Parts: sequence; C-alpha cells; structure tokens
Amino acid sequence: MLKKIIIPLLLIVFILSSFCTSVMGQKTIQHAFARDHINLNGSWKYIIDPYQMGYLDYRQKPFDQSKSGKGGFYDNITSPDKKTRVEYNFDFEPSLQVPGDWNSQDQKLLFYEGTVWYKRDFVADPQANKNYFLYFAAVNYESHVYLNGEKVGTHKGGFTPFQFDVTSKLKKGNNYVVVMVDNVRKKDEVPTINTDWWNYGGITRDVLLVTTPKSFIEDYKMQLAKNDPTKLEGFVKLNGNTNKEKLVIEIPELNIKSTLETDANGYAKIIIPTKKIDYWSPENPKLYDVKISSKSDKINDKIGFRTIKTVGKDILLNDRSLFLKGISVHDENPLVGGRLRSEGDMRMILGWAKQLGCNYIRLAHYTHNETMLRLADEIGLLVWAEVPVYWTISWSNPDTYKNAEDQLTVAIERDKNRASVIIWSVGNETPVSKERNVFMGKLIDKVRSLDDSRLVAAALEIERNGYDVTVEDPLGDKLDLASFNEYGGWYWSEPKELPKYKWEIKFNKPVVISEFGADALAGYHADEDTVWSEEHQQLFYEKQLEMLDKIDGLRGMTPWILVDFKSPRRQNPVYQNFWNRKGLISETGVKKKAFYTLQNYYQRKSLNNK
Ligand code: GCB
Repeated sequence: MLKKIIIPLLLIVFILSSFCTSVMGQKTIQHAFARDHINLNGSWKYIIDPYQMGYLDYRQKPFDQSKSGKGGFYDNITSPDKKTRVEYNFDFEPSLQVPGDWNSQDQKLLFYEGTVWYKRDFVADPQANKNYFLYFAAVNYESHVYLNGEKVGTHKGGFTPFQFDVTSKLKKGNNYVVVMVDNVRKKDEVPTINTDWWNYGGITRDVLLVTTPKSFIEDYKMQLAKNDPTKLEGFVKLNGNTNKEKLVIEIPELNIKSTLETDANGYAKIIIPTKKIDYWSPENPKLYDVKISSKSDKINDKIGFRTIKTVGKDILLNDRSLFLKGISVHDENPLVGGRLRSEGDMRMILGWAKQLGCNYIRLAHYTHNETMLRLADEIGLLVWAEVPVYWTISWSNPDTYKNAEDQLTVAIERDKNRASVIIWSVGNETPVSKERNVFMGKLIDKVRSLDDSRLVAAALEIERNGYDVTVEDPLGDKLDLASFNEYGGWYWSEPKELPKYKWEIKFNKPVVISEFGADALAGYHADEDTVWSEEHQQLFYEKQLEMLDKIDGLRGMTPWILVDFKSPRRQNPVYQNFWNRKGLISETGVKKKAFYTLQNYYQRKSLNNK
C-alpha cells in the first residue's frame, strides 16, 4: 500500500523538480559567441497556434507531460502514412528570420500575443569527447525547446540568454530543433501586463549550438579591484573537472602571464597586480586582449579596465569627476519597427547617440543584446543596464521575486566584464509600498553580493506640491544615485512654467535624471505652445535644461528617448498611431529640432567639464 502511494509521489516530485530547475535554463556559458559553434540563425519554419493545439490535448494537458511524451507539434510528422491523421505540417508553412521578432515580419502578427512554433533543421557531427549546448541569446517570453522530438527544457524571461545541454540528444547527420514561444502577458511575470513598449514575440536574438571540450571554461570575471586600481581581480570557473587544474591568464600588452590553480569546484580566484594600465573611458575606450587557457580549453576576450565610484554628490570615473551626458534607448530598430537584429542595427543606434554628444546611454527597460554592450565597450559609451521590473509588478509573489532576481543575476553574469557598464538598475517607476520596498531592497542586496565594482540605481519617482518637487523615496537610502524620472512640462505643468519649480532632493548623492521627455511628430511644425509640434518639444527641452541645471548635485541625465518607438498605449490617430513620439529622432531616422537643442547643451557641458 505504502509503495503504491510513495512511488507515484516520488515520481511527481521528480517530474516537478526537473521541470522547475529547467524553467530558467542552465547557467549560461561566458562569451558563447567566441566558442566553436554552429550558427542556427536564419530561416525557421513557423506555425501560428493561438489555442496551443500543438502543446495541449483537448483536456488541456500538455502532450510533453503524457506517458509517451508524443502528440505535440515537436513530433514534426511531415510525411504521415496514409492512415495517420496529422493536422499540422511545418514543411508547408512560411519562414521567419531568426534573430527577429515575429510582429515586424508578418502583418498578421503585428498585434499578436500568443503561441508560435518555430522549427529548423541542421546537420551535426557530434564527437564523443565534446559537450553540446543549445544557446538562445533571448526568446520572448516563455519557450519550450525540443530537440529531435524530445524536450530539452523550458525558459521564462524575454531578454536574457539561456542554454540547455543537448549532448545526449544530438545525432550524427540530420537533427531538428523545435521551439514553442508564447508571448502572452501575465500579471505575475516580469515584466507584468502593463508596459509602454511593444510586446515583440519570438526568437528575437541569436541561436547557437555551442561545442566545448568535456572540461571547459564556463565563466570568468576580470575587473579592477574596487579600491585598488593597481590590481586585477576576479575568477575563472571550470566546468567538468573536479581535480585541481592549472589555468593560465595572459594579457600580452601588459606583460601579464599568470598561472592559477582551480579548487575541487573548478574555481580559481584572480588577483594580479599590475602597473601602467591605460584606463578605459568614453574618450579612450581601451580594450585589452585577455586569453584564458586550461588543459583542454581556451577563450579570448577584449576587456577594458576602469574604476567607478561616488563621493558625496560626485561620480568619479578613474578618480576623475564626470557628467553623464546620456540618452535613453529601447532595443528597437525604428526603420523596421521591430527588435534590433544585427550589429549594423546596433551601430546605427549607438552612432546616433554619439552624434548627439553622449558619453552615456540608458539601456531601458530590460537587458539588451550582449553585442550592444560589447559595442558600447568598443566605441566608448558608459551604460546604465536595467531589468524589466517596471511599474506595478506582483510585489508579494515569491515566484515573481525569484523570476526578477534570476533575470538580474543572468544579466550581471553575462555583462560583468564590460567596462562600459557602470550602473545596474533594479527597476523603473515602482510605486512606494512596504512590499515593493522589500522586493526592491532584496534586489539591491543581490546586485551588491554579485558585483561590488559598479553602482546600483533605480529610476525612482518624485512628489509634487505646488511648485515644490521633492525626491524622498525611501529606497534612495540604499542606492548609489539619486536618480528619478520626471515629466514636468508634459504630463504635468507646461514648459514655460518649469523654471519656477524648486527641487529638494533628500539624498546627498549624485543626481542623475533617468527620464524626462515630450512627444513631437517629426515634420509637424507650429508655434511653440502647440503640443505634438517639433517647436513645442524644442521649447520643452530648453526649459527643462534651464530648470535641471539649477539642481544642486546634478551629475547627468538620460532624456526619454533617442528614437520614436512603437507602443500599444499611444493611440492618437493623427500624431502617434501606436508610436511613442518622445524620440529626438523619428521612426524614419529624421532628427527633430530638439535633437540639436540637447546636442548643443552637451557641447557646452563638455567645455565646462574640462
Ligand atoms: C515613463 C516610462 C517610460 C515611458 C515614458 C512615457 O515614465 O518609464 O517607459 O515610455 O514614461 O513616454 O510616458
């Protein structure tokens, strides 16, 4: 009797626990793109499946959790015998390009929120002495991944990478991978149902089949020590070897060749004294070639070294005071109205920020493409990186917290070697409450436990009373910056009134305005009091900057936003048409008048800064 109960119970626990551990994927490999890999980008067949016919039976039970595990679209039956009834066929379907969202590739999918199945064939020649990982740089939002008809894992979160070990499932010759992607918004997810950006669905970033030796360099970190810029600190982590093993770290330009030994967990700490480092900065984005080798593996990276800290109201980069001339950016290519897909797309956006005179960008409101951060390193732009803890998410739900923390952890793990990243932001415009303060407070502690070499911030909100504006969110006590969004002159008051406002900021910390902005339709000209006109947006910028310049401790800003972006919330049929028009550049790449107002201000700041 006992057996009858215990065995099924154990089975359920086993199934549940293996499902849960796969929800966030496995720990991702550092610098996946530099590994041996087969690139799985390109054309993928797709099936639109709003009722999840390929996933659930008519009693809503997932096929992949049934006894046989069969019945779903992942079986990929394309040429059934004459007695087999099959109601799908990938081979007769059109294709989507990966990387890329589905909304911008098929008119039917512009507003679609639901399930789409992707399928791609590829050829492999697996070797016995290698590991194989299916690596996804990002899929929005929930994905179920199958290789040759077998499930390899599930993942939630639309902007961070994940991978699955497929070593035992990969075949010599033809293979096929099927991914079910579901972008339905849900209240308890991160982000939650309400955002001001397009809910682009699909396999939005690269897919790789990564090959490693059995024992491989899984992760590494190298940065200047927090309080000692003459020392490189970090670690290397091997996977697959529990014996002590020698590792070599080389930075030829600094004459560094250092030998380390891993412990029983494959972990080795890096402490390398060094002199004469050419510090990384926006004016001098110096990157060093770093080579790490173990007995069976090696990896190269380009890493810059710099320090960042705050002292009172000052931000010091390499011990020099700095003003952050920034702009906010979404991960979107306005010219196609979809997610950024290529390095060229990203260079276009960053190039525009450089033309504006920026030394800094806010990558809002979620984790951007790894390539974006690598380009920021290369061309010299400081970065505020953020997780999609946006507006009002489910503060009291422990699963929501876990999800937010996981997304934050993966983002930090992925980008911890990027000199450009100086700020981790734990969220945007989250309303003060006991539960929210606890939730956000824990995220801040988490960041500090993972990375003590950068600043921690959040885009807070302000309070208003007549012409008095105060910043006193209690979370500010735990953060390194007094950073907040404010929409004076657009959602409240009007541009000409702005210089009358008095600011009181409770924190003795550098003030960095994370957002302000006003809509304008490019090419619409009127007098400066007419909203939606370029003249009005220009006046708005002039008055904003006049007001903000009077704030004691002002050390930077990221106005909202570089380029117009798509949003379902923006419905004015004449001026918006589902575009948030706060861009300084239009969706066709035209610079509005306010672009030049801000450019001019940043030029003046540069002169004063010297
Ligand atoms: C905000 C949000 C941003 C919106 C912006 C707006 O405060 O942080 O995501 O897009 O305002 O345009 O209203």
